[in-house]
Amino acid sequence: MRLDDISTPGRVADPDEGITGPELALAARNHGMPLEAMRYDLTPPGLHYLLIHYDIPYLDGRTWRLAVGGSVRRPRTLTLTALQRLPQRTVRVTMECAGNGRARLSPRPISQPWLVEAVGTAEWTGVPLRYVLAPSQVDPAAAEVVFTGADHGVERGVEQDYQRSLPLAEACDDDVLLAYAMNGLPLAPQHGYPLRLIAPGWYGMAHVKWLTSIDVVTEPFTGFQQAEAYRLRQEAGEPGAPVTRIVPRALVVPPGFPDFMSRARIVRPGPVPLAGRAWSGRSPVTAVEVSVDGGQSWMAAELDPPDGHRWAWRRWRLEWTAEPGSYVLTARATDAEGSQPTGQVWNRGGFANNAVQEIPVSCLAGP
Ligand SMILES: Nc1nc2c(c(=O)[nH]1)N[C@H]1C(S)=C(S)[C@@H](COP(=O)(O)O)O[C@H]1N2
Ligand SMILES: [Mo]
Repeated sequence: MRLDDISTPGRVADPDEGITGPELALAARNHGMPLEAMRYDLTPPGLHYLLIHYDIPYLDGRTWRLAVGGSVRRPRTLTLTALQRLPQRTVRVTMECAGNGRARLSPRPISQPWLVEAVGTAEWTGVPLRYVLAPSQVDPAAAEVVFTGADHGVERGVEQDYQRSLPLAEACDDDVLLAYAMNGLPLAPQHGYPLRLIAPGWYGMAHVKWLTSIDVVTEPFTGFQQAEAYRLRQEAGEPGAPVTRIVPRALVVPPGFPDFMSRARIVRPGPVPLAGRAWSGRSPVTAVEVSVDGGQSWMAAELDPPDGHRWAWRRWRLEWTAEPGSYVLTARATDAEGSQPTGQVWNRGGFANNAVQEIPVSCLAGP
């Protein structure tokens, strides 16, 4: 038997195919952030979304080591204590999975079936990567830095360690961290203990967890997660453009109260405070607009100042006076490059789908 006999190929769901068993299994392991948690600037413990391709590796910070090598003059091995003695920096980052919005696409690419909740905000503490690279003396011909995690699996028949690269110039940004703490505590196992990469502004797949080695390379990295998985494609065989930075998105804290099964929202007539968060990894969000008629007319929301946290979501608010009836609530964010689309922009992997959220709301008088 070969690995590709047991490893599931990528595919797109048939027109009326519901969520499959393997998608349910993935969704039960990799949970989203309940949208009401957008009320907090920092996502409370356990509510940050999770995405783990294979298994959470079992690592002991006392015996764990980080290898720094590849095209460097001085390859080195560092302990966690040695990394913690280097200059420390804390950055507040909104992280979002590139697959966020995938399950809303039609046809649905079969993979982790995110609706819109694959997001969270944390304060990450660690050492800027450049302080770890500099003493190793990077080859002047270096192009990228490859990050390898301790987790191992098989994906579409390709057995691999989870690996991703960043261009060297991006990797040397002061805000790119080798992080050992999340919200002031050692990383939890599911978030990458003992050390993970934080690449602010990039979709989640770039933030490699459970780091074991960092390798400087002189040619663009062609590993599976770089050249195969995270590409924007219409057809299976084409090379596709790489998935990189987070495109803008605004989400609404669900107003009123929900119906248990449908999660449809119910509000009372009168003033309904609407609020939510907006972010973009390309350039700062410049505006948020809200619609209660499914995007036919838009109202400008009030956007909180950036507060020095370039990489974190920003709160927006708008007071809506609701009258009895049915509504479709939506919000859209704009950055320097444009606004969220109303309809889907489809690709085979289901990446970067930032089509505006649609929340059915019923305004009903009290019992
Ligand atoms: N080693 C390793 N790093 C990884 C992953 C993984 O499966 N293995 N998943 C990536 C993806 S796709 C995302 S979206 C983020 C999720 O980070 P979180 O689980 O801490 O929210 O981790 C990234 N880093
Ligand atoms: Mo992801």
